[in-house]
Amino acid sequence: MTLEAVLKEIGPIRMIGVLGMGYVGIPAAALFADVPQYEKVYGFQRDSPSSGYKIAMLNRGESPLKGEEPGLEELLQKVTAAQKFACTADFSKIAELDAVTLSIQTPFLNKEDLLPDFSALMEGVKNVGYYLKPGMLVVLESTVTPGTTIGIARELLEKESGLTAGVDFALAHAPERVMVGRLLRNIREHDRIVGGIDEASTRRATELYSPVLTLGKVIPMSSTAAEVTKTAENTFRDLQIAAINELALYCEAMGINVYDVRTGIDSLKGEGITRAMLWPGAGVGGHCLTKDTYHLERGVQQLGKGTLDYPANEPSLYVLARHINDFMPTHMFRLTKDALQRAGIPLKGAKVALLGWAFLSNSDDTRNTPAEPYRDLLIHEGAVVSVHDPYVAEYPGVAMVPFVEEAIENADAIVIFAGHHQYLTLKPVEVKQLSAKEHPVIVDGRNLIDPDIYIHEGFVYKGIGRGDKNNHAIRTP
Ligand code: SAJ
Repeated sequence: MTLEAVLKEIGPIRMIGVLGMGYVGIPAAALFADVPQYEKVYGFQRDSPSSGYKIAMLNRGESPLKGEEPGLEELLQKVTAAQKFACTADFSKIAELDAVTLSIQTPFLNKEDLLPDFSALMEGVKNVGYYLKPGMLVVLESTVTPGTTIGIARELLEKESGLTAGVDFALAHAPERVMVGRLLRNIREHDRIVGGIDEASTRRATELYSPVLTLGKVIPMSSTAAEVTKTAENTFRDLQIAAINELALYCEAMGINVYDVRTGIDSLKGEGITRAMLWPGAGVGGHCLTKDTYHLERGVQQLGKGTLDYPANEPSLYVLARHINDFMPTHMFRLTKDALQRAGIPLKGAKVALLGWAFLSNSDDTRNTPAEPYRDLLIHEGAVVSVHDPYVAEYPGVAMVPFVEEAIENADAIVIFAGHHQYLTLKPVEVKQLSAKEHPVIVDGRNLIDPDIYIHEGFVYKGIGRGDKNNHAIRTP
């Protein structure tokens, strides 16, 4: 019997399971539960010491996610009250389901070798395999190395169940594209990449996701193409940022203003003309752009099996882009060191106010923040670093100061790392008074301030891409 026939016998999807009650799984489960033709959705969560508390919270219709998620709490209340959603640690309920999705995180094992830790995801896959029944659909939503769905995930499911993917059960990859703060909207409105290991799996996964989409539409493809789409969409964003970061370094070396050049290039308009100019900055953080390039690289190495024509044994364009973006905190360190030298202040013992610890402007997200390697470089050279961030109260091993004035007080250098709105309101005269220095240093990593008004007050200014200002005459007001 073909998979198509098995699925026909099962009939339309009614019972759904979501493994991984995190910022991807929770909104996904709530949205599935809100679809009239879906009878019941189970959210599976291990009753572990660190996250078992989510089970009771979710069953009360409360969201365990921090930060504002418009509409999520109301939706959870609605679907739990209607008994269409329940959170459970009883994985045996998987045996009752028609479709199961896995949204389990795949972080790096460690920053050095950039290898992903698939252990939690594969434990989830094993659980599904153990209870797998003919006619079920299994969908991986986690970001994985291309080749994972058709490779280790399929093998593990088949080994645990004794069933055959593409014959007895359907298997697909449908990568999540959500951003915290707009989880429900992203799932409903973004187009959904749906990649089955075969046509029947793609069709079954399309059936699962279509009722959830409002503005978005399903874009069907193979599971490996879906894995490449997800990792490459972030690789390309990282590449665009690296392109403008490299140009910023060129402009500094040539003594010109990168923002003049950016405006000039961006002015090129017309049918099909685009230059996708993003913004140079102090570095690239987060959990998407810092790792997805390496997922893509591993995918082509493993799946390409030596047939990749270029590059053969040297870093790819995309890995070079990662290296440029990862260099930016070092560049910020060099700008700080050069400016202190100009101000006649030794780096050793200098007090540096580091403004902005989050990896993203006006966010509390600190994952892989570029501010951390910058701070490490300063501390290694004997500087004293005072860190402030209006959205981040604490971070392991870093003493955050609660008020920006406290960070700036008696500082030899003030360094802007994240473009938080609060820093737009800094007043040069006040900053200088607080620093109690004749020529304090100001380094702008996010093009937040107007160099001229700080130079006018006697600051020694440096800015990313500001080759036109970085060697200005030091003014004594
Ligand atoms: N950054 C720059 N210059 C830019 C844009 C960003 O230096 O022009 C830096 C940011 O400061 C930050 C890092 O890059 O440190 C990442 O910024 P981001 O805006 O890409 O934010 P992320 O990492 O949250 O990226 C997510 C991704 N979305 C998903 O994975 C679903 C990415 O694909 C989206 O394009 C991005 O959000 C977005 O556009 O919102």
